[in-house]
Amino acid sequence: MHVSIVTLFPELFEPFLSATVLGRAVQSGLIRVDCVPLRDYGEGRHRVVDDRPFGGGPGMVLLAEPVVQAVEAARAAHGPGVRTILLSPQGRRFDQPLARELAAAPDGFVLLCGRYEGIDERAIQVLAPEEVSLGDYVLSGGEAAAITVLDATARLVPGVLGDERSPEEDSFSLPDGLLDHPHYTRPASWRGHDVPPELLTGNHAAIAAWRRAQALERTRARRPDLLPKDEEA
Ligand code: 4GT
Repeated sequence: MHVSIVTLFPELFEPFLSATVLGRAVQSGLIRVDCVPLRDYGEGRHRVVDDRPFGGGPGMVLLAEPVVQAVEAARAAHGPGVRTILLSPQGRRFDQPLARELAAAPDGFVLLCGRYEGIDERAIQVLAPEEVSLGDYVLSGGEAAAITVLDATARLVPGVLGDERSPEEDSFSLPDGLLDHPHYTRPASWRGHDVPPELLTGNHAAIAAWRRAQALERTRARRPDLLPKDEEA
């Protein structure tokens, strides 16, 4: 998986890319992450990347030219099928199916992070990116959203997680997209709370049946909208 991130704050990604699972995946070459500093494409000696909004109002707007140049430079390091994604509260909701799609995108993807009040609309028209939103809330920049997309996609790349089974058993990844079942570890009895006895039997079929029932019960209680049609009501 090859991801390029266009951002005013490339240093925000560095600790995330050097630590944990993602860091190891980058080191081992399973994923490639290029940060493209928007500042490098700024105007003049001061590398200006923003200006005040026409029509007035608070805050600043990212200039079209540096944004388009930075994204074009980012795209040039990918194949012709590269997908360009603008993180924006106005986009398609990010979910596990989209994470799977992006993780498997043959020419990778570019993540464009906005800042301030946003990006000059003409840059968005010219780049024609796919817009993707994490949910109905406002962030101060697209970077936190980009890190989320990066994490959710990278862990689906074969070999990134140690255990190949685990990504397919998480919430939204069970065959039918249910919430995950509860998990327990030692001790079997803790502060008067016991681990469900089904998990201590060593009977793999009984354990799988218990987990499946728990996943269904949780999904019914917390996210009935996710229930498969034949499990409704
Ligand atoms: C929310 C989301 C996002 C923002 C989201 C332009 C300047 C947008 C700041 C940016 N807020 N980005 N991707 N819900 N804010 O995904």
